[in-house]
Amino acid sequence: MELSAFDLHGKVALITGGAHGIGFSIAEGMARCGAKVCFNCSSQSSYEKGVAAYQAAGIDAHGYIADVTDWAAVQAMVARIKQDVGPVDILVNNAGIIQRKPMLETDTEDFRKVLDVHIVGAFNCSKAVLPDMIQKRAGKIINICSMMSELGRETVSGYAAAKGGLKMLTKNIASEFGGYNIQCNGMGPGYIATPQTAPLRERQPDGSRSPFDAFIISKTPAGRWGEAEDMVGPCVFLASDASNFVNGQILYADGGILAYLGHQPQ
Ligand code: NAP
Ligand code: GCO
Repeated sequence: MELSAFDLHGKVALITGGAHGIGFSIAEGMARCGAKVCFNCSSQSSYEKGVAAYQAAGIDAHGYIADVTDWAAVQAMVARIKQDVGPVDILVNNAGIIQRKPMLETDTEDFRKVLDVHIVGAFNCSKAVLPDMIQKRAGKIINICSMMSELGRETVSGYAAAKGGLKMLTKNIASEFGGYNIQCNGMGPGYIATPQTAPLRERQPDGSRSPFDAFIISKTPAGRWGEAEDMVGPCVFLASDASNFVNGQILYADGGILAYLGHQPQ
């Protein structure tokens, strides 16, 4: 194998929710490896911030506003990308939301909304790009999963249901389209320092870590929160020819959390 197996030149990558956070870092990393990057977001203000962030990073990215839960909007976005830069070769289903509330206080509609963004959103975007991938007999779909694809915890019933479902959608897409040389894999971040997890990392009035923050550090063999940048290598691998025989897997980039039982009592 050559180093060029990781090269993404000539590929068009669409990263949903790519204006900031983990999606932005993945897109930036793919651009550095040669891909033409398109990012999606849900609002004009996010679009503007995204455009400025890519410009500041020296990346010529194309931005598109579309709600991933809206099939017509997703279809229109993918058609525009095809016109602007060409058919999508790499899709990263990264758009996501979280609501942290005890299950008994969670409204059915709020629960449904979380499932909608993670599962219906990934279904819509995948369905929209698959016909061109089938025609090319090549394509990569990466679904951004989570620790909650494997584990539960108090207050994230909708999110855990959604990320568990996304893991199975990953395996189903791999099964249904593997014969066309399309690989669909998941990348599961551990606990990553982004705005999504900022409430979990808020400092105590005396400046010390909150109990949850300290719990995550102690549960992570690496002994730290992950950075969005830590997510790039695994995604570039899954987007590149280096992973052409890897299909339906979830690659966890979690600093070791899922391997670890936890600190032994002293
Ligand atoms: P983030 O900063 O909140 O980013 C989420 C992105 O999703 C935003 O860019 C948002 O777009 C977009 N989005 C939400 N709903 C959308 C919709 N209906 N249509 C289009 N875009 C939509 O969060 P993050 O921490 O970077 O997380 C990115 C992904 O990684 C999520 O799937 C999350 O569940 C997953 N993840 C995060 C962690 C972590 O520790 N941070 C761990 C595991 C997995 P706007 O910019 O328009 O709001
Ligand atoms: C939580 C966190 C998680 C992370 C992540 C873990 O409330 O427990 O937000 O859900 O965001 O998905 O991998």
